[in-house]
Amino acid sequence: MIDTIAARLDEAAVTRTALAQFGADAGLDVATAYQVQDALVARRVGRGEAVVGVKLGLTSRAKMTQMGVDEVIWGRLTDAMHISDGGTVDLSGHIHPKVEPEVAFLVEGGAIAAVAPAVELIDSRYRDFRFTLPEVIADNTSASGFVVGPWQPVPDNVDNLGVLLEVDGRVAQVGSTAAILGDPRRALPEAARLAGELRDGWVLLAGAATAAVPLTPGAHVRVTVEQLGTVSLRASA
Ligand code: OOG
Ligand code: MG
Repeated sequence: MIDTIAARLDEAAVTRTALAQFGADAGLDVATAYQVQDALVARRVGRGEAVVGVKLGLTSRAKMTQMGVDEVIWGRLTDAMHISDGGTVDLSGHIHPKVEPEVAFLVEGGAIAAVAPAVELIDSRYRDFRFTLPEVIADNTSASGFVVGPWQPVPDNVDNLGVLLEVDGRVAQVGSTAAILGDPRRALPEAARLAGELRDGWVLLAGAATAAVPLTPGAHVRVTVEQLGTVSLRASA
């Protein structure tokens, strides 16, 4: 059952075809869903991808409300998901991508070594971006891409910084880093608790500070976090 669901989610991602939700009959609970995620990520690793970090999801009220799911979840980031700052993402590689403003941490020696503004690209493999908690966990928490801005030392306070998501120069979302677990630095112990070992050099995405917005053809997306600066990406036409 675990392998079958992982294979279907993997195929949905590879062929960019949204899946129907598995429904109650699949008997997917949270523990089984993480086993599906393990199997799904193992398939990516089997194709040569490397795990380069972890992401937390649903760490803000805005995201919990938008997705109708209210528990912190985690997923894996691979090198194939990395998009360089200012880079262009090929929309044909996605089903119905959305972008959300995040804070990224660099992990060294089990601690936070640096911080950066970030954009996460999420792309649910389920039709209409609708899922239950176990279903989104199985789907590697909709992970699809991430862009990290310039790394810098962590300022004394990062628990109440303004967050701005702009699309084509227009404000799409505004928020505060306070929305992320009350203080985004809490992402480190939270990720360690959920994911276990965090390796040196890994990126940790603390979770979106606002709701996500659809990424449309040709859009230019810019995220600014007060004191941390700016990160951007462009969508292919
Ligand atoms: C699930 C992933 C949530 C976040 O930052 O809250 C997430 C989804 O919204 O599809 O990445
Ligand atoms: Mg996210």
